[in-house]
Amino acid sequence: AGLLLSQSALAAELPRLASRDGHHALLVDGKPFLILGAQAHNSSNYPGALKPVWAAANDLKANTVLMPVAWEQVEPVEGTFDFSFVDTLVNEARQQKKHLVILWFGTWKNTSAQYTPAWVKLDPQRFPFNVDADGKANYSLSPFGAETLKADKRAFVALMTHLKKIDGDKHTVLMVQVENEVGTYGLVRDFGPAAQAAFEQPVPATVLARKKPVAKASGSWREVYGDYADEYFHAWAIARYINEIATAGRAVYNLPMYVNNALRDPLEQPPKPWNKNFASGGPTWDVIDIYKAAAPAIDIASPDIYAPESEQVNANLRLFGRSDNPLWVPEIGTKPAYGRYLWAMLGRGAIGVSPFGIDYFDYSNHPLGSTETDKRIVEPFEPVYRMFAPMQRLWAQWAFEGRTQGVAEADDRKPQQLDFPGWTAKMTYRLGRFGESSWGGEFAKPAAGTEEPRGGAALAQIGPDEFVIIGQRVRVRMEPAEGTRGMLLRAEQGRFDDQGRWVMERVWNGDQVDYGLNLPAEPVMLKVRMGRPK
Ligand code: N0T
Repeated sequence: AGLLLSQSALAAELPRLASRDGHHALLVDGKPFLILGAQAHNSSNYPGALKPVWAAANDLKANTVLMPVAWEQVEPVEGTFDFSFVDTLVNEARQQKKHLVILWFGTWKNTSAQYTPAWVKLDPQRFPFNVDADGKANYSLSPFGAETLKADKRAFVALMTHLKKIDGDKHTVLMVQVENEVGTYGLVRDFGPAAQAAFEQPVPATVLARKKPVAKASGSWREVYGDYADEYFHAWAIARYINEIATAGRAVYNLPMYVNNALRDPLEQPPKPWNKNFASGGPTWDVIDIYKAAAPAIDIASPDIYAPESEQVNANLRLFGRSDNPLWVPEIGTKPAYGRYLWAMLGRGAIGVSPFGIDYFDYSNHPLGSTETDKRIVEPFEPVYRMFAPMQRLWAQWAFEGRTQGVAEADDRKPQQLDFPGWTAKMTYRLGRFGESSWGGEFAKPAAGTEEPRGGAALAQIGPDEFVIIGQRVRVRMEPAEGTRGMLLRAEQGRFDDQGRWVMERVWNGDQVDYGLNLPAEPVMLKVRMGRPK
């Protein structure tokens, strides 16, 4: 009876994030869950648009759909709410056996006011825009608009109240994104009277405790942060605004909440003061600490990945995956080059990933994403989802325990390695079946199908000498870390079923292991046991 009771207690628990020793998990019904996401296009949030959304998500083998819910859509007339789309969405998601992440397109969508209701757009006296130093109005709403905040918050609370009512016991909806890619392009901060007065106030102690001063230890924003003051202040102002909305929403229905970011260049180190080169005030990696200080109701600052270079992607994964910030990638472009990064993300213990624009709508966001709008857009990602989908709970549990790592083939195609306690995994790319043989001729040529960098692997150390290796277009060799001898004892190809049981298909030996473990273009999963001769 005790077991039954605790099982149903777990099932009743709301989705929540958990962190332990720098590792993270999204707990759904009490157990780690890996989001294999599919984000719909911006204009797919209407009942009549949903059919191809499910078709694309199913082709991708996604377990979760990320879908906008827009302020203009739920409150077209002030104070009158219409959640009929949300009802349809949640019902259809259940029929399709999909979870949902809801994206709240409110005050800011890609920094602009485009998703606010007309009654907001048309009343700038009541809902003020940012203004520049000359008092000229900018396109982006001010985080000092007290009425804007009040109105957005009321709509968001109505949404969360509705979600609680229709989903509080079912947990179809896992998380909520509050606003979308906030910040301001072309203007560093609001210079309106309320903003200016706040700018001259002392930097709050909560911010000082998190974000190291660059000049004076305390004082006004300018005194403390010098040339960075305007951007940091804008980040603080927006984070505080979002925090108030998220706090009110969580008070009625406490789901995990996150913000997403249109990135600044992660390779600009140290980051220079803002120079019109990204949206000022957004949760860029250099101000995550300010968001943590000003927006404790937001669990995660997450990167939207639209720069395909491997150095860029790796830097972003490092900068956003922190012990106080779970790695979660709510958007990644659909170009084929991006597919391989899922191995790195899931290996690094991300709580989930989601390519953007997965719904076969006749619109392509090329050059950010693929030129295609049909089934070809899911092809770079489906092979990865295919491997993780049946075992997603198990993988999420291993990630939470810190057992997993992953890599994507770099643009320079060079070998890589991953260090585990006692063992090192060495990854090489482009090699033929017979490896680094000196036989020359055909043997020396790169393997067919490796013209572009498309390889990657995710590994989990499931015992001291035992690994699960999943990947494609990569050769993996396990070596003992400290110079002792290591032997491959057994490499089983197989899969985990949805109960987490290993199902062996065959044992790899001979040609299949003599030159390293060659993972082909179609991904495979291996369970590998290593040993050390006495
Ligand atoms: C994204 C998407 C959608 C290296 C663009 C990306 C989505 C939003 N914005 O299709 O609008 O709602 O979050 C901005 C990318 C900045 C350019 C990066 C160049």
